[in-house]
Amino acid sequence: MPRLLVRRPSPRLADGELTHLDRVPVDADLALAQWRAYVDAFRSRGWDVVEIEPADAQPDGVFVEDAVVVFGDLAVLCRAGAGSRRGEAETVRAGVTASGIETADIVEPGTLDGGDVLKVGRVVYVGASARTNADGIAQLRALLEPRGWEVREIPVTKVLHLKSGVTALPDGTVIGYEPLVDDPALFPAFAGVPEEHGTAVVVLDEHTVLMSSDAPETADAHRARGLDVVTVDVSEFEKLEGCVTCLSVRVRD
Ligand code: CIR
Repeated sequence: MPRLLVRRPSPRLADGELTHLDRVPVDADLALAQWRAYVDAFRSRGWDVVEIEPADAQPDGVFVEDAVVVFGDLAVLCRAGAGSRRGEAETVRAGVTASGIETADIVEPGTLDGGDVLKVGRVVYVGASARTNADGIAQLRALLEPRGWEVREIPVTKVLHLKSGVTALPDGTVIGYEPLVDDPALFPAFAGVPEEHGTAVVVLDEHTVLMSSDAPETADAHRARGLDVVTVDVSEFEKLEGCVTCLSVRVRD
């Protein structure tokens, strides 16, 4: 069964970084309940969910996807683009090494947020965003190309991270809400979705995706393609520019 790393939300979640959204009240108790339901969606399918050490002093620590990206048996520990988030990677490292995976680090002056990395087959799309810089992308390329991955840089100016704008369905089709995608033509197979919160899916298996409950038309479109759709309410995380992908990292297939 796949293994997933998660970290419970900090009571300080409401103080997390914001770039494109205005700050609105966040209900920390509701966030915790939503996070538990999210985790249960995986556990109830038999996934091995590993909780990494809480980082309650770090408001954005729940968004573990940004701290590490896994490529087979290599985990790349990121160097966050936001200074406030630099402390998150060390505790994530402990969770990754406990899974017996080799690690490599993105180092200064490089920055890389895992939310900017989208894998589709052996192609790795990396967002050149406000969080991920050219040096971080070059370091990632140097790590991955000898291992048989192809790294393609994608401009990201309209949303926080590449994966705030696009993710991929099980068949490799890249989906996104077009007003927030810089250039859909950069993806060989692209399909638009009708709602902003419909852009993020986590692939549970080749027939099933997990997505936000705040995109019902998109869920129907996925069902019309023959997919099973599991929805979770992640409203409190969406207020902080988070989504279903950001709340976990798959470390083993
Ligand atoms: C941040 O700005 O860093 C957090 N408030 C949200 C991070 C969301 N992560 C992601 O899209 N991968």
